[in-house]
Amino acid sequence: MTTTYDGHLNGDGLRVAVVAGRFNSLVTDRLVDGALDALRRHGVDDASVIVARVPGAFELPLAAARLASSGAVDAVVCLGAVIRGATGHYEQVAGQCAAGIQRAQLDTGVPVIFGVLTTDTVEQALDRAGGKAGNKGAEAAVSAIEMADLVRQLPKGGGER
Ligand code: INI
Repeated sequence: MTTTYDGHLNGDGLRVAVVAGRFNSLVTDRLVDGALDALRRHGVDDASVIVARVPGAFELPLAAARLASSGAVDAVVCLGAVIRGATGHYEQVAGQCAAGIQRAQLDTGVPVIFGVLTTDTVEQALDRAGGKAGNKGAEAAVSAIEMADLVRQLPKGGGER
């Protein structure tokens, strides 16, 4: 018989951390609003949500790794906006941010969701932060709920640090 695992979108009893960059806060504040709204709509209790702010996307992995390894949360949502037009070191900031977030979840076994916009312009970022292309903060929060539930169901791994 086939065993199928599927994460459900029920946030009841889940503890979630939202870590957000202050850089490009016009965009990231909207991502945070979208994430908090989505968590609430899916049944996550406000009192079970931690919000941590960091200077920019480059700092997201450290704060996320600390929270993920603390035992205090079931998932971490990382939110940021890296905009090419505004920086010469776009690739480094975006690349290191993505790599660090992946490392944080693989090292801890706690889902750490990549809700970082990487766009050419502020307008494109705003489109994805509650504008015409939806709100990626909300999508990231929903992914966190799904992954937290999936990880809860999956057999325990021995290799997680
Ligand atoms: N941080 C961002 O979150 N987005 C950006 O677009 C950005 N730019 O343009 O440089 C950015 N830089 C700051 C970086 O994340 C660090 O906070 C900084 O380098 C200190 O380590």
